[in-house]
Amino acid sequence: MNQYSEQFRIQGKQLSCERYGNGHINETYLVKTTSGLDYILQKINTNVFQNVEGLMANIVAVTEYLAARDGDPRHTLHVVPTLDGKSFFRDPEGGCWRVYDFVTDSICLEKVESEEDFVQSAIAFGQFQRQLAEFPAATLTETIPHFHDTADRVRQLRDAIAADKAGRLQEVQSEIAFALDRAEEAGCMVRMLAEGKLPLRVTHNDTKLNNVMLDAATRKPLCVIDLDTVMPGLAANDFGDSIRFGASTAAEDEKDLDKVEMSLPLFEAYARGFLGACGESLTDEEIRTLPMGAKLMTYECGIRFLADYLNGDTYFRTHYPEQNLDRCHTQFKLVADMEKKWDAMAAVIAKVAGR
Ligand code: ADP
Ligand code: GN1
Ligand code: MG
Repeated sequence: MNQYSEQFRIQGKQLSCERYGNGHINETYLVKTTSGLDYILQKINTNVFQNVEGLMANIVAVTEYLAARDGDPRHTLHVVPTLDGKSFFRDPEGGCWRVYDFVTDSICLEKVESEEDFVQSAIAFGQFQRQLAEFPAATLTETIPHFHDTADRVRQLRDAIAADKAGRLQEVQSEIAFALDRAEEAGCMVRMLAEGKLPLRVTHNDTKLNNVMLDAATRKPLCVIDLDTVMPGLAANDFGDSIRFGASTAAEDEKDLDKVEMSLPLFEAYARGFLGACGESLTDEEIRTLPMGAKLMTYECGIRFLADYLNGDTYFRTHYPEQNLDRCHTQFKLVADMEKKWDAMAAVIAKVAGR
């Protein structure tokens, strides 16, 4: 059992430290202590995040900004400092660790249990974006440059195809064809941004359902977590990444693709919560691009899983050898389903936005 929690200003002594949660990136542990307070201890994935100082400075700045505007401790993630007042601890092997207060009496969902839960998660992410509308974006470090530059993700897929590091190229020809057939469209949102048609906002960039905490009793939003990718970005991408994960009728690695669909009722539920929480802050053009955000975030995630499969599973944590390929299949199935439901998705957005 690791004892790194004792390098931080936690209350009490560590009683247990067990692996926790289902994140694909960091190593997360639940720490129980003699004080009765629980903590989240995380080993930051330094393969993914090379600038840990910049990353933690972002998280401290954003959480202090949010906490100054809402004093309820369950409404903002709280970074526990190290004994010498730093935001993270470097172990003798160079591993980087951080501690958060555990968000008490909360639930974190891996799958939508009711439409209303999904509306509430949408409200959480919409409010998060609105609360950060005036945050000085230029002070944020870009923790992963080109994170949601979908055209650049296509380039990375082409690099993975050319290198074929894991010798898996032959078995994924149909997946590659599906991906490359849609390569042209990949750049459309980034192009609109460059042309000044879409505004750059401070966004979360990883709006999975399991990155939001709801109150266990009321099932209302408490706070947004997993702030590693809070950076300037596009509102439609935050909307879209939530649809990709939460509006799917199956798990991200479901093998039976007949079970995988993008649910229109869930799409509408999320749109209602998100647009309601963003209020008047979104432009007409941003609202029109919400369906494209859903499609591109799903496509992008699919090609990221495919590229990682080709590279030998070095980015996303996997629990079995073909898991990244299974994840790629669900994402591409969702993209195909969105293409079928395209007009209906646009109609839902127009109806909910009332514009
Ligand atoms: P990753 O980047 O690997 O996704 P997260 O920060 O999302 O890491 O944490 C993984 C999981 O740990 C979350 O989905 C959630 O279940 C749990 N978790 C993280 N932070 C907290 C917290 N402060 N309180 C309660 N649970 C948390
Ligand atoms: C990762 O960290 P986690 O599990 O919340 C990834 C997201 C992907 C997601 C796919 C920093 O999210 O971009 O959409 O997996 N995070 C990073 O499930 O790459
Ligand atoms: Mg997460």
